[in-house]
Amino acid sequence: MAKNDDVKVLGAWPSPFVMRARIALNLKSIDYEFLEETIGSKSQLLLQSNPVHKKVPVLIHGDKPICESLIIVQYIDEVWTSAPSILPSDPYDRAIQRFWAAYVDDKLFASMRQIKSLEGEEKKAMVEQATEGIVLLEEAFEKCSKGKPFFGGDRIGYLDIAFGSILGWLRATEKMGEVKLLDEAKTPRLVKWAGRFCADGAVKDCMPETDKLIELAKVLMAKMKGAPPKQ
Ligand SMILES: N[C@@H](CCC(=O)N[C@@H](CS)C(=O)NCC(=O)O)C(=O)O
Repeated sequence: MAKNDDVKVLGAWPSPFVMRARIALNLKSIDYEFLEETIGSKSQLLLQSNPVHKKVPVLIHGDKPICESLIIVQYIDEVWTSAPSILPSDPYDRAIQRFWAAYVDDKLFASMRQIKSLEGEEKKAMVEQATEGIVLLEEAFEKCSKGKPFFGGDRIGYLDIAFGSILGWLRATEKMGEVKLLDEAKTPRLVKWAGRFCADGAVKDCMPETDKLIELAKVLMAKMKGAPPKQ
């Protein structure tokens, strides 16, 4: 591990957003302390460090908190420059990867996370929406990777982290909803890319097991059903 000053990640094991910070630190070989938040409550340190959104991840570098997963990945890339860069060096390539990373959060993840609580026609429509979104990413993969194994080329880069971090929940959604989102017929390149991403040394120890995510999802869904309606 590289020598560095004090680095902490406030996080939670099931969070795809937290994974992004952890993968970026792993890629840069930066040692860090992982401070696990308890699901359903927020520590004083989290409230102090991210008073605006009160969400994980927060990267604490020395005494400076940095919030929002994609901003954290960019910060890590800019601070620890001795390891290969996470974002592409070309400004246009960087812009394209940022565009698709925002798409993953705003469109794809947003529709995917609804699937497990829907049924019938609503579920079918949402699965179609998510699948179409993934097909667009298959096309983006072809352009960004230029025939190499990752969106970032020979190694994991910014868009690999942004999209790859939701693979745990994607698999949990597929299994719970008995649906196929990453499909060999429609998105063959991404199916192979997902295998490579999850097997990478920077990823495999922080990618949650599908069955553990399903267990958690069931508990959270049961809690939501029993919860009194929001005022
Ligand atoms: N846009 C944020 C999203 C972070 C986020 O939604 N974190 C969730 C965990 S997956 C959280 O802290 N939720 C607690 C809450 O909403 O109160 C990012 O990219 O960091």
